[in-house]
Order: sequence, then structure tokens, then C-alpha cells
Amino acid sequence: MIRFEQTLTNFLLDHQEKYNRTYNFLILMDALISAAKHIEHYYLTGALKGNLGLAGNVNVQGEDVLRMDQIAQEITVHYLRASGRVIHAISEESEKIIPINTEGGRYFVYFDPLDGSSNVPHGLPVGFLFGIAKRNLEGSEDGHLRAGKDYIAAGMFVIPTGTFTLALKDAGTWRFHTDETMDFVKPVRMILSEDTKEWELSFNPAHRHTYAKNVQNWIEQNERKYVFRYLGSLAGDFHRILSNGGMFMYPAIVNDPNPKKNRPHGKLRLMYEAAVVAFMCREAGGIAVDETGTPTLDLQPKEPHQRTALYVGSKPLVDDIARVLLR
Ligand code: AFP
Repeated sequence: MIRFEQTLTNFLLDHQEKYNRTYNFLILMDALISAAKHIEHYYLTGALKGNLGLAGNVNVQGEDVLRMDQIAQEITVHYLRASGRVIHAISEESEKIIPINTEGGRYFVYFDPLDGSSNVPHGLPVGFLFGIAKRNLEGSEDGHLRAGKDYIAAGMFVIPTGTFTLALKDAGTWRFHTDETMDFVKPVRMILSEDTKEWELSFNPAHRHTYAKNVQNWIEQNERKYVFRYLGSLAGDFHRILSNGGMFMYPAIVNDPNPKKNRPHGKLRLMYEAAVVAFMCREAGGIAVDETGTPTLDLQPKEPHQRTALYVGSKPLVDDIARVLLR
């Protein structure tokens, strides 16, 4: 007997029908999946084809652009355009908001098509992160910069591992794997583990002495209780936290010996990094906060590429560090 697993398409079909929704969301998801598969192909063949190096320019964040960043951006914008369902998109790779189908579109998509660039020259895991919000169908439209709490879905592909995690508003966080036909199948609901023995801590240890003193003290007092893991790609690091529980953090950098290197607002981008994982975390029973202990999902972006500090993961652990953040 052949064992057939439920496909992502069937899962989404069930979801849309259960909640009496249209199929527009399926069309958008199909576009994102096509984009992710296409990016994965370029990534897997990148070393052979010479696509893992620099492109020769600098992006809106002042970082060197990689050839793969450009390829991933071009692919994603193509599929979003072809879907006809997107009003505009915000991408890490584009300084300005990208108008797509401004009259007929239905969704806003906030994405980073290749997150974790330090892993690219090595062909190691990177992420394709996205959040989706819906047009205000009743009444006038707002500034299109939605807070995470207003996303209807958020997800991440960990490239090139063949895993995809998708969170749907009030309907859970689900992990899919690739089958032999390259379809995403077998939804498994992700709930953050309550078993503290499995919990992991994840942050860049090279920065620990640049964090606020109360954060440094918290680390000193707590780090030995947990396993430590850090990949340097948010999607990969958060993927582990979703599986095992614990906390990923990218605190504000306020004590760098070279003050020019301080990042009082953190490093991660709110709309297409922090809010995306915060949304997935909430649907898996966890929580995320910024450097002031404010829930990440409540942060209203004022501009597309806004940065934020991030503490995300199991609620007891995030609540615990939030207590010292508030002091
Ligand atoms: P890059 O794409 O510039 O490497 O940034 C990746 C990222 O935004 C996120 O995926 C990581 O969690 C974090 O930055 C890693 O930053 P550090 O290199 O400072 O540890």
C-alpha cells in the first residue's frame, strides 16, 4: 500500500472551506511556494553556477548585496505579480514599497526572500520569511504598514532543507516537509514544548557584552540551564525553537566599545523578520517582545524597514527576561 500524506494545497483548501473563505489566499500561497521552490533550485546549484558570491552593490540597509539576494528578489516579485492578488509588497531587497496590483489586489506581502546572508557563501541554511495582511475590505485603507497582530498568516521556508512552516491566524502553526514529487505535505501542528529539559537558547555570543547590563546578567544567571545553539539565520534558529522550545533573542546593542556600532533598536527588521516569527510563535503557544517588553505583534511600524530587538519563544522564558527588561 502506498502511503499518501495530505498536501499543503489540500490542507489550505480545508482551512479556507472550514472558515468560509475565498480561494484567493490559495492563489497567493501557490505563488509563494513556487517562488520558494525556484529560489531553492538556484541555491542548490549556486556553488556550481557561481551564484553564491557578491552582486557588487549595497542595499537599503547598507549591506553588500549577494547575487542570490537579487535572484531571490526577482523570482519572488515575478510570482507575486503573476498571482494578481497582491496590492503591494515590502521586501528587504527594495528600499521602496513595491506596487504590484494596486487596484485589484487583495493582500499585502512583507518578505525577506533570502535571510541569513552569512550562510550563503557556504550553502548553509537561509530563510525565506513572509507575513501577509489583507486589504481593509470595509472602509478606507490605512497606510498599509500593518502591525504583526493584523497579519492573517506568516511563514518561513528554510532553504535548502525542504521544510516549510506556516501559521494561520487563530488556526495554529504547521510544519510541512517535501515529498518525492517536491510537494509540501504532512502538516504537523507545532506547539512549543513545555519540557524545559529540551529548551534551547539562541543568540549571537559575540555580541553578549554589548547587551544592556540587565540582559547580560540574565544570561549569566540562566545560560547553564539550557542547550545553546546559533546558526545566524533567523529561520533556521527559530525552526529549532519551535521544535524544542526555549528562546531566540537578538537584543539591542547598547554597550559596544565603538559607540558607532551600537544598535539601540536592535538589528532585525520588524515587518518581515521579527513580526513573522512572533506570529508563528503566538500560534504555537509562545510569545515575543522587544527591548521594552512590549509584545512584538503590537508594534506598529512607522516605516517599512524599521528594526527591533527581539526575544521570542516559550512564554515562561520570554516572560522571565521581560521582567528584567522592564526594570
Ligand atoms: P544577514 O542576512 O545580514 O546575515 O542577517 C540575518 C539576520 O537578519 C537574521 O537572519 C539572523 O538571526 C541575524 O541577522 C544574525 O545576525 P548576526 O550575524 O549579527 O548574528
